[in-house]
Amino acid sequence: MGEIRPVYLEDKLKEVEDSGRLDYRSKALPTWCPGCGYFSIVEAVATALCELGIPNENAVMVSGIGCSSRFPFFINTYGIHTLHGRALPSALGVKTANPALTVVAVGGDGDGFAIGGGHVPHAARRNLDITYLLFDNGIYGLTKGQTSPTSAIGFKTPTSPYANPDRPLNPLLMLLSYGASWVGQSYAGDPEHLRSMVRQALEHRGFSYLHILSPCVTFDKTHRTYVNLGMQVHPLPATHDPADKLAAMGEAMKNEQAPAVGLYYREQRPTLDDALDALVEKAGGEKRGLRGGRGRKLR
Ligand SMILES: Cc1ncc(C[n+]2csc(CCOP(=O)(O)OP(=O)(O)O)c2C)c(N)n1
Ligand code: SF4
Ligand SMILES: [Mg+2]
Repeated sequence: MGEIRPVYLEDKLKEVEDSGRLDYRSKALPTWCPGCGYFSIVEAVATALCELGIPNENAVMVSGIGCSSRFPFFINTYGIHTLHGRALPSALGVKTANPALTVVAVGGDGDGFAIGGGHVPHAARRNLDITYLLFDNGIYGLTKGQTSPTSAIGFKTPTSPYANPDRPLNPLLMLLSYGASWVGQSYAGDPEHLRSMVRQALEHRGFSYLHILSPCVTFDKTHRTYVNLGMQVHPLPATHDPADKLAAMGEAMKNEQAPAVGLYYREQRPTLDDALDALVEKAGGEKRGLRGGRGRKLR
């Protein structure tokens, strides 16, 4: 067994300060319940933006409504807190107006797959060059615990005391069939894995969808808890090939029993920006603004 060393708070604080990632945290402290999985998502995004050297002013966080959608307040970049379910069309507008920006849409399972569910297939199939971080706690947290499209059958919540009768959606399988060019899954209880997956999602050119399993510690005491997820979550098989879409779909189907984290699928293909540029060129127009690309510094 290796030597156990003490960790001193001053050393840890210095390490965090020296890393530069605090520059990506806003002065507003998160208002989430203590223990909510969303805290680790803020840290993962701030760290990934810092590691990629994306200037604060070149990144935009776009959210809908929900506990998860408060996210833009806590990251030191531009941000828009839009309407319930409307993060993706708003993100599309931002990215299309200025393709050089790093645009990140964030929101919950209710925001993304209930009221906003109609927008997801189109952002994916058009390969809109943004990252979509879906915070899946399997519940409507903000409105105090209604079941959501990803709640398990039989789940009792404060507002569903007779248990949820509905089958949950399988978001990974949906995103793969919608044509997302990057599909991955991570867990808020594994900050290192989450940071790495957020970074990879940001680096991808095209629509990157990261499904993040995250406990709602206040309204879910029985299902998506740290104890349960800690036992269920496991890595994708080492032999999984992210270029193989059918294999990715097979792995996504197994998720209904036990969630596997990692990169399910990745492909490179032209983005919506490419299609719009080609269209403008064909019509004899001028090319749209800067094309710095995502994850790169603008000069
Ligand atoms: C048009 C509209 N309908 C309903 C609501 C009420 N509402 C606010 S957040 C929310 C669900 C949030 O759930 P989720 O997206 O999973 O986010 P979480 O709070 O769990 O992070 C609902 C139904 C609203 N704000 N606007
Ligand atoms: S209600 Fe649930 S999702 Fe919302 S902040 Fe609290 S723990 Fe997080
Ligand atoms: Mg939710």
